[in-house]
Order: sequence, then C-alpha cells, then structure tokens
Amino acid sequence: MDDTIKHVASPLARQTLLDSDLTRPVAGGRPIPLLPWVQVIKIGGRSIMDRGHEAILPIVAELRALLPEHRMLILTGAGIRARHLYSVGLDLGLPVGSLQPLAASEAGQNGHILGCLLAPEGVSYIEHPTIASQLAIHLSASRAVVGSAFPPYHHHEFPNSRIPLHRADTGAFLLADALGAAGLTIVEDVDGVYTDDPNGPDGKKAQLLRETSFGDLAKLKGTLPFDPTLLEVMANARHIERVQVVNGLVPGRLAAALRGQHVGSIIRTGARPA
Ligand code: GWN
Ligand code: ATP
Repeated sequence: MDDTIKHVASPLARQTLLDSDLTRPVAGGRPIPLLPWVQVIKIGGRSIMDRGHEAILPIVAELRALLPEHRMLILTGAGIRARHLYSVGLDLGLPVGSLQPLAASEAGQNGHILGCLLAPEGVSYIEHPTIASQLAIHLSASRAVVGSAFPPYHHHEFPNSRIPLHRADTGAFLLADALGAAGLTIVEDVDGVYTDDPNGPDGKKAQLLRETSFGDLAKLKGTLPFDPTLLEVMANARHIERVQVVNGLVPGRLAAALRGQHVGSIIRTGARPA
C-alpha cells in the first residue's frame, strides 16, 4: 500500500513555520514588485477632502495634468465624518473591529467623490477586491484609478487600541509596498513633517524636517501628521525606500513631487535598495 501514498515535495512540508532559521532559505527572499510603474498618492481626508471645493478642485486639476506622465493609484483618507463616528461608536462601547469598517467607509466616500470629478478623464473609483486582484487590468485601461486608503481589516482589526490603529496612511503604504510601486506621496495641509504639530500650541517653534527617517520620527515626542503605525510598517518595508509628504494646499507641490522634486518632507524607510 505504501506506493499509493503521494508525497508532496516541498521544502516547507515537514517543518514548523515558527522557526525563521528553517524558513529563511525559501521565505527570506525579496518579493517581486507587482506594479513597479504605478505612483501611489494618498489624499488626506481631513486635510484636503473635508475642505470642499477650494482644496479639492486644484488637486483634481493637478492630478488631471499628471495623467499623461504617470499611471496612478489615488487613495483617499477618511476625515471628519470618521472622527464623529469614532466618538459616537466609542460612547456606545463598540469594539474596534466594528468601528474600523464604519470609518473605512468614509475613506471610500471621499474616493467616490474624487472618482466622480476625474470621470471625464476615464478615472473611476474601484473597490477593494478589485484593487486586490484586478488593478493591473484597470490601470491598463485607464491612466489612474481611485480607491479607499483604509486597509480592510474589519473584525480582524488588532484589539490593542479602541480606535483602529491602521488607518489611511498605513493602508496606503501597505498597498504601495506590496505592489512594489514607483513611489508614495502623502498629500496633507502642511509643508511636511515638523518637529512638533505646526498648528499646535507650540507650533511657532516647530521646525520642518525636510529629510528624515522612520527611526528618527519614532524618537519624536510629539504628534505626527499620519497614523503612528505608519512608522512600524515603514520599518519592515520591502520596496518603498522613501515617502514624500507634501502640502496639497500649495499649487504645484504634488506635481513637483511626482516629477521627482524635493518639495516636502522625505521620510526614508527600512527598505534597502534592490
Ligand atoms: O463601499 O465607499 O471595499 O472599495 O472597510 O469593506 O467598511 O466594502 O464592509 O468592495 O469591500 O464603504 O461594504 O465597506 O469604502 O472597504 O467597497 O462603494 O465589504 O466600492 O463592498 O474592503 O467602497 O468600502 O469601507 O472601500 O474603505 O461598495 Mo466603501 Mo471601504 Mo464600495 Mo470599498 Mo469597508 Mo467593498 Mo471594503 Mo465593505
Ligand atoms: P485622514 O486622511 O486620516 O483624514 P489627514 O492625513 O487628512 O487625515 P491629519 O491626520 O489631520 O490629516 O494630519 C494633518 C495634520 O497633522 C496637520 O494639519 C497638522 O496640524 C497635524 N500635525 C500633528 N503633528 C504634526 C507634525 N509633527 N508635523 C506636521 N503636522 C503635524
């Protein structure tokens, strides 16, 4: 009977996945970049979208002008409606995994708004499952698509915080790194990352960090203009070596960043050159 047993030849078949010394020979390699030509752009929910047409229309014009030069995945953050949602949900005692999809849907709404405004250029909002499995074909049919920057954890959200830890900035980075994208630009309402919140009580003393790293930012005592978990995922980045944070309220900054100019804060990640 022995010769009827089928043995599956696999270097991982007979050993634990818990010992990294044993898995490294097969699992230690760098993953292939899936879409090395796509530029990922995260548009702030609170910092840009919540300001309405005064902030949104110039950004839309800039994105439109960039279409002939770049193929883009434009991802939107959630903004003030999610913050209101957190306060109502937390008051009711909802678990973090229930708050996460509710807040994520606000990021999606902002994406739908951008998708409508860029529709004449052939740009559409595409759903998370479409980003996961059909991004290449959509970006072959159109120069750009819009999606939600929130990572879709739902009830798989991590339970060590009452507010979802991984929000739009982290989601945009995770996606850009998984795709092996050409770059990630985060669009905010400040000139970049400062030593402290430039709009806070000690804002006048805050200094702009034109060039910094995830490690240096982790040592900063104050707040950041993005989810703190972004620093954790940057530490383990595989492809994206630097992220630029730019001020989307200043015309031309986003376009200049995509053309390779240093117009905001450049944050170096833990990814090593290939
Ligand atoms: O609904 O605006 O995708 O792209 O995290 O899940 O909460 O969903 O629970 O494909 O799967 O609200 O319905 O919504 O923003 O996330 O989407 O219109 O299952 O296209 O149905 O991973 O868009 O939405 O909110 O992104 O971030 O139907 Mo929305 Mo979001 Mo649409 Mo999506 Mo969530 Mo789907 Mo999903 Mo849910
Ligand atoms: P979302 O997309 O999640 O809605 P957002 O990216 O649009 O969010 P915020 O989360 O509000 O926007 O982040 C931008 C704000 O962060 C800035 O307006 C600024 O006041 C604040 N901020 C806090 N700390 C800093 C810092 N160290 N440097 C720069 N800005 C900071």
